[in-house]
Amino acid sequence: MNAQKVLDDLKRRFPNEPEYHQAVMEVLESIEETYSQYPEFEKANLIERLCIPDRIFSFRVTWVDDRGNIKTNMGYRIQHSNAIGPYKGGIRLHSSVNPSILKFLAFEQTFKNALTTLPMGGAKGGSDFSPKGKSNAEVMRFCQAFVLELWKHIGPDIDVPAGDIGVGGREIAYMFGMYKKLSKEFTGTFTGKGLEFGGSLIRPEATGYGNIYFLLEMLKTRNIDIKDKVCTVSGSGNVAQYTVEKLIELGAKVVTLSDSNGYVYDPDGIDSEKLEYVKELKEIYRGRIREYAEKYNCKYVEGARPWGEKCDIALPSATQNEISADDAKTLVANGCIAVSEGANMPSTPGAIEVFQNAKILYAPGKAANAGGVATSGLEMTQNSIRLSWTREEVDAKLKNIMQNIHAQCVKYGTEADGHVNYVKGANVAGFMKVAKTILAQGVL
Ligand code: NDP
Ligand code: 2IT
Repeated sequence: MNAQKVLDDLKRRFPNEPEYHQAVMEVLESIEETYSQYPEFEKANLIERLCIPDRIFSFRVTWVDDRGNIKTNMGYRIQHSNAIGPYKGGIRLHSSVNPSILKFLAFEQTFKNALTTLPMGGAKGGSDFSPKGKSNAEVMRFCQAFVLELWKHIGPDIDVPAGDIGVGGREIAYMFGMYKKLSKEFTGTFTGKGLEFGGSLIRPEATGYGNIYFLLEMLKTRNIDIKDKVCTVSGSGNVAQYTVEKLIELGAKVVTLSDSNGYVYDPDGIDSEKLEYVKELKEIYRGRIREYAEKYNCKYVEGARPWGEKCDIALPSATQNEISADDAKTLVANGCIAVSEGANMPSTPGAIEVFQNAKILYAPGKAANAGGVATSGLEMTQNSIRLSWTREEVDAKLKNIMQNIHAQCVKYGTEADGHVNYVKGANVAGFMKVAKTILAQGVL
């Protein structure tokens, strides 16, 4: 396989999809060597079969705002691969959503889900609808209109959506309600549901907690204690909040949070009480992170990301391409020893190169943030057996899965000098599992 040639071909066939090209390139570059050891893969044209999604649904979503205006948005579901299980992946509601972003996310999801060891294929969906500034009733009407089309393509053994940017418990409940009404079934077709109707304990916490469980494994390889380490976190949504919660519990000091307008720097550290305020601010009042700085009298920097602040550990938890090569250089120059990605593809290719050359601990999202979808998988299991596990049971399973993903990365990513290349490890482990399955299932 010639990674560059494959990519050039994909760019020709699918132009104007830079995020998709970026995600594919990262995987192809790191699996090229291993892939070449399997001539049967090349013969079966596995690369194209794995890079191009099984199918893409795109549809118009029509809804009515509070003033009676009729609005349209685009809705999408990318079903990337169901080689190892039903399609599985989140729904993103954000004004930036387009096919390129969803194709990159669905592609990544396939390999991430393979790493969890649970039987889940990869998918992603979403809309360019922005919940920001919308009333509760508008969000409900949008979610219902979205599912009016989406429901035809999903089901508990077909495709199981969940949350992502702009989609939390509130949106999943609206979507699930509409799905239930249309399908006349009460099934576990969505994950991230409320506890009262089939949701799993620990699912809201899972991505953030899982990222820290993964980080702990990385730190262990260098005998580093997390206690008192200074951490910068970006974002202030679901992933960021529970990342901070676990860090506080472990005695680390979190000094930043952000949103799309700017970041706050709190040199005293965000404690449990301040975190409760952030949860309320974001989940209930749906306010801006600037308000944190006003309340706690600390620095707020408009229009910037937190990577210029000195830290030991950086946990990007907002969105793709939020760490540039220059940001990465600043982080390394400031003594950062670890970067663990809560978000999907937050580091640009240039940033990844900087981290790898510096040989700091660097975990790509598809390994480090897999705890969210893994716990979605655990929610599916609980729905299937019609039982609910305790918080402790789910948390123990999550921890175990993250430790296992770390072990897979070490197995496939350890280089001659002993350094663990987590990008290579995660990509090789995830890709090979899916590739071998596709080969076994014949030409489809
Ligand atoms: P939320 O919507 O709860 O929070 C997203 C946060 O990121 C908000 O603070 C938001 O700020 C900020 N953000 C979003 N887009 C941008 C942007 N373009 N520029 C700057 N800041 C931005 O989403 P999640 O916490 O669920 O998701 C965060 C990341 O984690 C995403 O990359 C997602 O794909 C990934 N992820 C999520 C999982 C989950 O289970 N939820 C699982 C695995 C990965 P603002 O409010 O201003 O928009
Ligand atoms: O990116 C992700 O892994 C998610 N948004 C979670 C997907 C899921 O199905 O729980």
